[in-house]
Amino acid sequence: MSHRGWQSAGRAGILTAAFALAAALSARAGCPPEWLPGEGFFDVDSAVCAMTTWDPDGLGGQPELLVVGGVFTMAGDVIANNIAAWDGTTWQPLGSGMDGAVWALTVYPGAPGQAGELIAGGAFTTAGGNPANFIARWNGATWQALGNNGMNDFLHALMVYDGELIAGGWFTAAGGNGASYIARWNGATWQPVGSGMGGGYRPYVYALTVYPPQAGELVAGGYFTTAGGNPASNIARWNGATWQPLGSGIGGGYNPHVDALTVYPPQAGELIAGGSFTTAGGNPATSIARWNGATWQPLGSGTNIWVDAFTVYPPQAGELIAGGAFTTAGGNPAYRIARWDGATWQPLGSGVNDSVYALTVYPGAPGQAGELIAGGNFTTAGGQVSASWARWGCPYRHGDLNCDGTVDFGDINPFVLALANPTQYDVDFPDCDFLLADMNCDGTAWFEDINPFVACLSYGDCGCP
Ligand SMILES: [Ca+2]
Ligand SMILES: [Ca+2]
Ligand SMILES: [Ca+2]
Repeated sequence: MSHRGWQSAGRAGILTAAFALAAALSARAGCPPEWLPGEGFFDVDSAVCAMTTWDPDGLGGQPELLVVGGVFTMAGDVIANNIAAWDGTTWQPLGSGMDGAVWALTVYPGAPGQAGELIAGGAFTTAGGNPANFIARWNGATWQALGNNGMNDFLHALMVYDGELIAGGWFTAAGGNGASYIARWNGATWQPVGSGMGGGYRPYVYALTVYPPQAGELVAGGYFTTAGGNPASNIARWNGATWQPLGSGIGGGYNPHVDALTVYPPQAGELIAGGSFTTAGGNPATSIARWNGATWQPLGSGTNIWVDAFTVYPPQAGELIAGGAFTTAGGNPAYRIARWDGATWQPLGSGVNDSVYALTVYPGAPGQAGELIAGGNFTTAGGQVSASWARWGCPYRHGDLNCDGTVDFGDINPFVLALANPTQYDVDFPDCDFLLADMNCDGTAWFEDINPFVACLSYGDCGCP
């Protein structure tokens, strides 16, 4: 039978037969993620220390950008001083960048549907060539200082809490007013957060989160022994009026400190603290611990060296991802990055070859659950060259309609479903995308894609014309 003959005679039959099978489809596959190689001008020439996603035009048509900060001068083939943005394909600078390291990034929201401002903090004193002490904001065109020219020392943590921008670091003044290692910005002026932190040799705030996630308290971690004048060991919570400890806090080991905070599971989970420590609430917990609102617990046997970054991947219902300098997690090999499924630690492939400082999720190609992005001072990921940042996710494979990583007969039913009923396809394959059926790459999934799909199945010819 000729191609044309198959197409006209077989279309109805295939659709009918496959519909019956597609209706019976119950289990959905998910792709096995892997370290994705870079393409084109991909690498960053030195350490990435902070990342965030930022949409420069809100609901407008421009894509969300991955913004990276650190200690670098080039991103891909673009000159970018310590800060740069990736649009999924190419790098762009943000003005002339900073004269020192960028260690923290967040977005200060605008009106609903409007773009927020990108906020950067770190060890710089100019941004875009203008004076900006340790913190600056980018409106898409220019860098500006915040208030009376920022802080008097390094800044290492940023987040938005209760509509205000919260900054943590080594500073003791913000906007010219006293603020001990933590301060808040209401859009116009800097204010302290109670009497802040203190104690020990050169205290600092290194990480921030909100717990519980909805309408919770501000939680600050770092290196300190008091918060609001009361004893608090390296972690404390602010209820809007006073600082409180979290049990007996984080300790043990040499100069214990907290470097990273998050909540897992994201919507209703426990507070997770990572850093360099061996006890939490007085109980053994190595480099990572969880707080349920009353007591501290370990996460398995933790990691053998410090943890510096967290995210959740896939977003919302995924696993907890931890990054740092460790080489084991839960006692098993896991090189600088590992995932916790709620019960056990697992590696992410063969990991990366040096420290991870930042983790986030970027939307990535259509058909993906987004990509997990790791930043740090490594030069390889999964054994392949990937300097300072790396992507972990599902390769975009035309024809892989069940997103299990290969194109085979298991993709026939979902292919037909994608053509005939994309809405139901999205229900059955929520982490996938019906446009994986657009085999001829004309932007739509329709009958003209049947022959190329058969060619893909039969001969492995899955590229576009
Ligand atoms: Ca947009
Ligand atoms: Ca497949
Ligand atoms: Ca098509």
